[in-house]
Amino acid sequence: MPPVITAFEKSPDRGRGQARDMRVRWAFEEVGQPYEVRLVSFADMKEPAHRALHPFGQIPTYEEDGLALFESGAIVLHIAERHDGLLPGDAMARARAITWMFAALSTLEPPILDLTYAKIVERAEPWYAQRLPIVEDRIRVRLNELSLRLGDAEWLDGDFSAGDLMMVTVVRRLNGSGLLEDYPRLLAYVARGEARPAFQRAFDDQLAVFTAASAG
Ligand code: GTB
Repeated sequence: MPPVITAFEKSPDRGRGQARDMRVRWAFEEVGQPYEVRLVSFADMKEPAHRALHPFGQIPTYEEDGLALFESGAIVLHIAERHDGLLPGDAMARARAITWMFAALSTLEPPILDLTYAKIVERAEPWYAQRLPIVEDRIRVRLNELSLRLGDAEWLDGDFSAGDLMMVTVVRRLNGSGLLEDYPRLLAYVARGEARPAFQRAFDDQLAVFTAASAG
């Protein structure tokens, strides 16, 4: 039986590949591992059956042979460790690639999430216009640092790795925000990730879910 992941029955991002099943789908596609997707509604996610898999009532989850995982970072790392293609064989290079995964999730993603929440939840607050530039500036600090480190390299540390996969999925959350345009190297980095055939397959699959849900 192939691994089974969960994803939104109807993603609020309208199939733009911003929900966190996208990074898991992409990892599967990079390593050539077939997988199945169980679609869940917002209500399903809060039911005890789903919470048994995911204590926070979210997607994605991962199930295979009695193993149940949650947290997209843990799932991608599990896939990367079980298959060739996403982590270097050399132990030190492998540790550095995993470091980039953590950097994406714990240094880049939090300020980017702050911006998402500000725009969705705080827009009507009287202090929104004052807070927005503060939140955006925190992101710019990290984008600038990331861009400096990347320099003219194609990927963050040698060949494409799970570190790049995670970083691209995090940074591309800023697509359409106008923030990335000040960092041409990061724009090109995200575009390189999105141009990978494995990304395209994953993207098309999640878009097909949204398209079918919208038609139904
Ligand atoms: N840290 C966890 C992980 O990395 O797996 C976070 C999981 C998470 O936030 N899951 C979200 C979820 O299940 C979906 S991805 N939310 C439902 C809930 O909490 O009730 C987050 C997401 C949702 C929508 C968009 N979008 O519309 O652009 C982007 C990202």
